[in-house]
Amino acid sequence: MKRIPLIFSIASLSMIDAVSQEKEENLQPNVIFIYADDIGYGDLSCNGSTTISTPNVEALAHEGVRFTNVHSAAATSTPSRYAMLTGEYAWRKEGTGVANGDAALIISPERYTLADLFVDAGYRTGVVGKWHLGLGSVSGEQNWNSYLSPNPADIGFNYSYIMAATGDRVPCVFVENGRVANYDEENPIYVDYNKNFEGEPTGKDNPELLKLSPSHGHDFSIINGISRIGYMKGGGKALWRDEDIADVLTQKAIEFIENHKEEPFFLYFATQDAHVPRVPHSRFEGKSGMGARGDAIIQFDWSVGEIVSALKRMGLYDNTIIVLSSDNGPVVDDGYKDEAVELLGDHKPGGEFRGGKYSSFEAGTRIPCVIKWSGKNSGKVNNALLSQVDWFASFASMLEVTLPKGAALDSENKIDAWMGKTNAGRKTVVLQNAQNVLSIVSGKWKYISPSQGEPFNRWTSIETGNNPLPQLYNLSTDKGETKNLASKRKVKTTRLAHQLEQIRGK
Ligand code: NG6
Ligand code: CA
Repeated sequence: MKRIPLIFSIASLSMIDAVSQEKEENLQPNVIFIYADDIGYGDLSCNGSTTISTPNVEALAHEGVRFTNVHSAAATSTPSRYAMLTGEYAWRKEGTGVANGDAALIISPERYTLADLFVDAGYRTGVVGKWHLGLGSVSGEQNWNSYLSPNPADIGFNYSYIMAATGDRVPCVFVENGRVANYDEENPIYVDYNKNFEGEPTGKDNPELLKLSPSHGHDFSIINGISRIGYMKGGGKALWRDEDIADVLTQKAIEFIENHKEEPFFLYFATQDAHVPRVPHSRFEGKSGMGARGDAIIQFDWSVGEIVSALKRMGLYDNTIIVLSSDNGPVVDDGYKDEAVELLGDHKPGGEFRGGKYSSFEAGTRIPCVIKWSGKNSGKVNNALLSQVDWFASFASMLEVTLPKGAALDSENKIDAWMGKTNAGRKTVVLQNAQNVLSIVSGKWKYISPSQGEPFNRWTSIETGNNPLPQLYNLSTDKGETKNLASKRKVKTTRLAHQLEQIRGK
């Protein structure tokens, strides 16, 4: 509590107390990150899409700020999440590529994380949903039938209810505070990413058992009639039903809010939608007219609406900041025959941007972003160049937490932009595609490093942006990155290449 000079009377003292208490409350708004999976800029109606309707996100955008130039740190999930939670670009650390379900925890417990920051600011912290940052200390050595350590609790999350990796990777169970949820004693769980367990069917050998068939990869163990990446055995009643994932995660998120409504909380709610396998609940079936992918986006919007209603019901809405975004750009066919391609019609998941998930082109990382903080920034559109890596330093500034030396080195404090007060963002941002090829955006210019990687993603035929020649685009006149100006603007190209090298060597 703050010290009050003794000359104040008892009456004014209690008044000051009330005022300072109110101030304190406003300084500690609840914070919820709603982090979608593979939802692109063009997948939400608030960003101008007329081929899909996402009214709950639209309502948030009306009440908050809608961002047009926010980037995830990478074009795939694990590195984006790593960067968001550590404030460090993932390409600085080996082993931060797309993680399997038996990966060890990628963020070391010694590390100061975004969750630690909220804990230091006096918040209760929780993560619900897709984790994809590993569990345990040695890859492949986890005992899924016992306490998994380290887990999110060791990097700052007081509560966790997570999917270890992705919907399409085993083990297909939820893990609550380090233990498999609904654990079934009679069906112990075994996981192996190299070889199958004797007698267990696979998508490859037993396609007759599948209700959803792979279009590429995803032909290992079969769970709930869907073959995945990796082998697993057992699980019994702990196994998830894909149709219920959104319901379960949304419910757990609301429970976390309910349990902490009396204290400031930070909730990282990471949805499985619209990642593959896309098996939305039957009540969303056919709702988008675009098949399972569109229906999964509608289901995502439903989850957003449920969180908002719960906050309103509990009287917490006005004092809660909601940050809504996605981990990387969109992909249509990402490995299952779910008719996403056939039924896409005129819908443009990446909006006007080129590429998609996995790509160095803008659609890879230029993702939807909406931030709502009631009454403070309604209805604005913000064009500042920003990265999700900046949430760390920005919230540290808002919460007046001094970061320990060496923490969140790539994160910049842009709280005024996130709150819609200014259009001034970063000077530069570094982006990473699925092959770890780096690009740099500096003002209107974008430079993509030359690389020998494949020009098209092998599985999805998305343009990766890989090119043996350097690429330079003017994003202000050429949002679609159609004209490579590198050979015309040699000085600019060299300067950006140099700047990228400097940041890389920082
Ligand atoms: C790829 C998978 C894809 C998806 C991706 C990770 C194949 C052929 N493709 O390797 O389906 O799981 O990894 O997506 O297996 S992410 O959004 O979690 O980064
Ligand atoms: Ca993703």
